[in-house]
Amino acid sequence: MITDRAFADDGSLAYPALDPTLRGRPGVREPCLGGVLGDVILVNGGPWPVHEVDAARYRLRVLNGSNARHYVLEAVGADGRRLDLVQIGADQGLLAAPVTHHRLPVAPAERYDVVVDFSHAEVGSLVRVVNRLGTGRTRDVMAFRVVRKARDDSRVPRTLSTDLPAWRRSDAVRVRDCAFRAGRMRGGHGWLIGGLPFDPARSDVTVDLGDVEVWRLIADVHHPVHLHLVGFRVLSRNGRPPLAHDAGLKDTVSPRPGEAVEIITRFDGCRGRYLFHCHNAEHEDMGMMANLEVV
Ligand SMILES: [Cu+2]
Repeated sequence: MITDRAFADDGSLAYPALDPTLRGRPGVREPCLGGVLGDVILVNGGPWPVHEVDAARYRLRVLNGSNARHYVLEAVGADGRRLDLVQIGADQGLLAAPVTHHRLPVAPAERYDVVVDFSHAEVGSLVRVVNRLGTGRTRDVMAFRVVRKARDDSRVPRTLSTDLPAWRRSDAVRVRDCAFRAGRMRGGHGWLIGGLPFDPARSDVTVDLGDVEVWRLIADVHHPVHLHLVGFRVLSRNGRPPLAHDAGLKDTVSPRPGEAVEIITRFDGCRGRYLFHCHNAEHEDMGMMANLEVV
């Protein structure tokens, strides 16, 4: 899990809450309205760790647990060359087939399973994992030190899964627009879905159990949109085919600024009330959640 944290001079955690007791008014102060970015990158709770590996393939499970920070991950060897990030899984399980990335975008709450082959790295060398979107020290995420040669008879199968749901647009009973945009909440800055801040007592969307729907997620800035209850497939981005990292069964997708992302899913499972929300923790705190009622 990759996170980032900000620390005050005395070493305590720094968080620019409007209400320091975190019990009253939600939200954060300027200039953090877009989300709180830390200046220390942590992986599994440790700052910039170095992990020892054999010169072999490793399966890495990546979760972006940051409040608001987006990553575009690269693995760079000592010779400056990038190692392939072979994606085998998305938020909700294996892909149908592996997808090779040189750079992997990871929005808050997204999960990726990737295989990295360290067998071509020299023993003793470092493979650095960097964030292309970071600057200064936040560009570094972690590193792997290749410590020994190893026999490796593993391989990545060409077919990983044959039972991914393949909902078609023609299966959908409706297309629903959901706009994720800045606005006003309680007289201050807010982040809204469909023009409204979250109200726990209100049902924003009602769907019939078993229905397939297409949702158009429309964003002003990056919003990692997360649905509870269901996994979905990404159908399009601004009318164009999905990106390489949109493959598989997902429950979080991040429309880019000004983008409309279409997703498709079947609302099955159990009737009841579920949340969908932006997974930028500060956006969520400042109103960007909504209730989905499955009836
Ligand atoms: Cu957001």
